[in-house]
Amino acid sequence: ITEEEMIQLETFQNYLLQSRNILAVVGAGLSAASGLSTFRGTGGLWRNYSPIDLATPDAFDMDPGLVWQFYSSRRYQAMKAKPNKGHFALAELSRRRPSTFLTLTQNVDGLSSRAKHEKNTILELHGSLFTLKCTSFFCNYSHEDNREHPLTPALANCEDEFPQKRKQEQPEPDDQSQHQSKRRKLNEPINKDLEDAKAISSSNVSSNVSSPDFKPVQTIPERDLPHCPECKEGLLRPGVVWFGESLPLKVMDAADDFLMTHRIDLVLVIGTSGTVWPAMGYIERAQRKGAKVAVFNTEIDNLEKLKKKGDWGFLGDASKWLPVALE
Ligand code: BJW
Repeated sequence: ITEEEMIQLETFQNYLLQSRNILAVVGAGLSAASGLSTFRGTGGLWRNYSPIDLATPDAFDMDPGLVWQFYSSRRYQAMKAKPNKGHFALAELSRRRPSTFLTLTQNVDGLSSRAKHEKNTILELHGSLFTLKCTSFFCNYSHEDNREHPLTPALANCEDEFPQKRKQEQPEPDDQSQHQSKRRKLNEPINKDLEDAKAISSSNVSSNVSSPDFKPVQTIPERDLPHCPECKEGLLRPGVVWFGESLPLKVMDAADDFLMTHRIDLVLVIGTSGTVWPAMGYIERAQRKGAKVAVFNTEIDNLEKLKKKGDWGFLGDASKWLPVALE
């Protein structure tokens, strides 16, 4: 820790102690030290695959087998992972402040809960990998903590980190034709979900996101995918929130309630690129009402600007900074 960081740490800890109400907005970077990939940037899950192909309702309609392989691999990785010191530090803070603290996590890996985060002080904005929901219009089946693996024998191979590239079949970098025809197919029909997802591809995801590397691991027919145990007909889907889908209403109501009834003094912004809405709106809302912000991230573009405003930026691994800063 540098001298400047020591000074930051001291002013932050003083402010933390005085803060009446605290909000934490958490992203994939918190679980990076547990070995789980983030979404965007180098090493992110979307470096080779477009969110259009994996994280929209249309992607699931078009190729549920591909989407299930992605989520089956994510479920397996998350089950294998262990909460890190960052999850534990945040969980401890939540237990010290059962009614004056709220974590809004965008993560679907369940690691904060496994670190014993106080149950009433965490909201999973984007759902959970371990919730299964029936996709049939006529069925309301939903199961909350399913940790079976594989869910069907056809998904037994989804244990490595997704995506797996099949080397021999990869087109040459200058072979645009295959790439373009794949994109054309995926772009039809264009609707709001795809438009939303494309907005991310162009604005926030590195340029190779719709890359020619796109390859399904294997083609799995629908009959071999997980089906609803209740209606027996509908396909099951992971209970995560895809682009273009509404966040769970209960969760949004609870978040709104906390923001409306608590005057928030401090927002901890942990391991998130800050690109996805409405999650980011909660930070802005708290800031507009006077909350200060402390960012914990390996990349902070506006570090100097933050400090000038009297906010804090702790540059580096959140699993290292949080135990020190929140002690
Ligand atoms: C470290 C680290 C270490 C690395 N330590 N740090 C307003 C304006 C513009 C657009 C919209 C808007 N409102 C809605 C939209 C559209 C869209 C959206 O946000 N688009 C923008 C991106 C352009 N939003 C939606 O579609 C949402 N739905 C919606 O608004 O519905 C409206 C509606 C109402 C009524 C009816 C119908 C609709 C839904 C958004 C759902 C997002 N879902 C995903 C996938 C979940 C499933 C899955 O897991 O596969 O959630 S997208 C993906 O991004 C995932 C994440 O939770 C989310 C955020 O990513 P996160 O966590 O920030 O990760 P990264 O990878 O981006 O960043 C990691 C960070 O960690 C980096 O900064 C690193 O530097 C850092 N890091 N290692 C600390 N060790």
